[in-house]
Amino acid sequence: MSILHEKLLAQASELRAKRASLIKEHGEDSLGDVTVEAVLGGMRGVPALVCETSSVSADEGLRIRNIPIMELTNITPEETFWLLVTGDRATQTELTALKEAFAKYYEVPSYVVDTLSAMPKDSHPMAMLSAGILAMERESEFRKAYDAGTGKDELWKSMVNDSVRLIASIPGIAAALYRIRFNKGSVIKPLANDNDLSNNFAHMLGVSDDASWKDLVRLYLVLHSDHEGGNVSAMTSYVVSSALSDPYYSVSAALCGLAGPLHGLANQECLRFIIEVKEKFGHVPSEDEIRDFAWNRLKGGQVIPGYGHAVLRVTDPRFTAFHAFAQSHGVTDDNVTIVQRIFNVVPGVLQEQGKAKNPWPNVDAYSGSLLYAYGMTEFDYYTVMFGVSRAIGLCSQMVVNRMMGSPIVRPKSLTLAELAK
Ligand code: NMX
Ligand code: MLT
Repeated sequence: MSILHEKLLAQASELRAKRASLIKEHGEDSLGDVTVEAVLGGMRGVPALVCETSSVSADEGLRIRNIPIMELTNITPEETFWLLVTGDRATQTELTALKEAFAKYYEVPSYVVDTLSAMPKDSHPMAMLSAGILAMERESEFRKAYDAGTGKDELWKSMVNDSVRLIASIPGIAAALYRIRFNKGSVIKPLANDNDLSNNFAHMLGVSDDASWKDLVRLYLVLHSDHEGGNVSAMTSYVVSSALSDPYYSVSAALCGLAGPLHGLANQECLRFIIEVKEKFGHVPSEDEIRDFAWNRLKGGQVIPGYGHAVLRVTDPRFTAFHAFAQSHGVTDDNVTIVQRIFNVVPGVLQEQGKAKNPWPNVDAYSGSLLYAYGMTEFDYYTVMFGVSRAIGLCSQMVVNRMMGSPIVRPKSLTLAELAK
């Protein structure tokens, strides 16, 4: 049993007991009415899920285990995973053990590279990432444990093993597909003398050897890791995993949701917006030019990518964290200037239009301009970076839910006629 299993062992029975006692003592209590508007409006605001790993409030944004994300901008992805899944900051011994466990899986199995190489050259990078994870399903210890008759209360243990392997493998899959899809040359092997996850990811991408690029990859993986349980990707993995499908199935499915332009693909769309506005005017556009461009887009029925949010009603702290990175690392190119000008203009435009409940930027409004500045210019790859990070939170949520003994998800649907009645 690993040091992580030992740490989680006591928590599993506690979580199951808490769940059972809440059902026993408060099972009939109401959390509020479910309105017709909520049923027809994407279940917005309906408190229908439990998520222990993180929370998101309208006025502050993301907290991981109740710590504001702005206080976590210096940690590593390994520390993030430990905090998400256990609720505690990792000790040095725990971190060393986790890094050793991850390092065994940095090198991608050759059959995954073959799968990615066999995909048509115009496949979207997110389809490749999801397919790469799905190809690895044969490695699932969770499925093997289930097939061997392991009881439901014990399955979380093999889910921990799958999660460690999946989180450690996804950077290599993402890096391999970057190199294959964008003709960057051969797939790069992990570092021989460094078992740090984000250093290895930065290295295997082969974009830059710059220390600040490595720091950006680290920050990127921390900031996108989790955003409570109700977003499309987290909820997808929650639903799939509730059928006792293993983490490879659940994460692969979640990545398909992340690939939508209203969710994770917005980071790609933001860079496209920046490039389009620059090309249209032939120079770094002024705020007035951006305002006109934004209005034309809205009049054409398109959204402004990177703005608005289903929960947030302030600027996303993850946007602020990327802005702080740009300032402290002296990233001041044209795209970053345009991001700033969009920020000066678009909230006013959205307020004037009066539709979006939140006119402020989310994480996707900044992230792509930084990747671009360090030489990763293929913006249809950006959501893959998001996916590598989000796998950390998806797996953490799945492990905690399995420890808790969460049942299969099965809400009730109504026809419109039933609703009208
Ligand atoms: N640009 C234009 N219109 C918008 C925007 C925006 N950025 N945000 C919301 N609206 C519209 C929205 O389409 C809806 O219009 P309609 O009534 O015609 O359907 C109206 O405002 C009300 O929507 P809200 O209740 O404010 O937003 P909702 O909770 O439904 O959706 C998003 C949230 C994030 C999907 C929405 O704000 C959006 O489409 N933003 C742009 C895409 C984006 O940045 N997505 C990334 C989210 C973060 N992530 O990484 O996943
Ligand atoms: C996320 O990080 O998942 C996004 O901000 C979307 C959300 O929370 O709904």
